[in-house]
Amino acid sequence: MVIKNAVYLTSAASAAQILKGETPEIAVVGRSNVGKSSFINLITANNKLARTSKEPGRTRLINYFSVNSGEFNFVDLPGYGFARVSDAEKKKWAEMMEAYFRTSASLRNVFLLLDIRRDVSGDDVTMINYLYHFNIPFTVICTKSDKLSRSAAMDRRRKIAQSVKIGADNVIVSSALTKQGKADILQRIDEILSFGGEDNGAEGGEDE
Ligand SMILES: Nc1nc2c(ncn2[C@@H]2O[C@H](COP(=O)(O)OP(=O)(O)O)[C@@H](O)[C@H]2O)c(=O)[nH]1
Ligand SMILES: [Mg+2]
Repeated sequence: MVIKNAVYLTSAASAAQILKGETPEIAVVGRSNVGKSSFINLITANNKLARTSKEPGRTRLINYFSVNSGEFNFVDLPGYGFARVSDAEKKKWAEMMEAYFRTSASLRNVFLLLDIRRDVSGDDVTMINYLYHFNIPFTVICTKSDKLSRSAAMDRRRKIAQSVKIGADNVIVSSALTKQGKADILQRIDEILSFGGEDNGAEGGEDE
């Protein structure tokens, strides 16, 4: 996969605004501040495409980015696990996510981002259970590998893989700073798009 161009397409603020077109989608999920926007910028080689923030929890919308003039859309989903949100906001978030997973027929894969330094949280596990529930294939990507030495990063990768019950080889280690993992992720996108839409459930989690 060579990314030739990537542009902001649109945002959905409510279930009714979720796109229902035929362009394949790859969605990015993870807790607030895990590096979702930075990840999209890394892969699309556009530092200004998805807004990144030092202040967690600011992305409340579903943001769509069109890659290679309609080849696929990157979908930046609202983050979870932000402490200072009201129950009403949490409920709204859950409704949006459910609406997205239930109605996005063109969704091909979810990139689940996990901070390589942190243990897998209850919210992460809830997200993984969601994905299994909706039969959505996903790819686990550990972010911010530049924060650790190479050997510490490999240790953390093994631990995280164990917690989410997939093989360590299926966990991609990445850094928006050093660009580690970028080539693997581009290759993964190629694989995902070449599956086509023929059987959207079979690759779930890529386990073992
Ligand atoms: N060192 C390092 N910092 C990162 C990396 N990815 C994101 N960040 C930082 O983490 C913070 C949150 O990133 P952002 O992309 O906005 O996270 P989001 O809330 O998941 O979209 C920002 O300060 C980023 O600069 C990375 O790979 N390495
Ligand atoms: Mg963001």
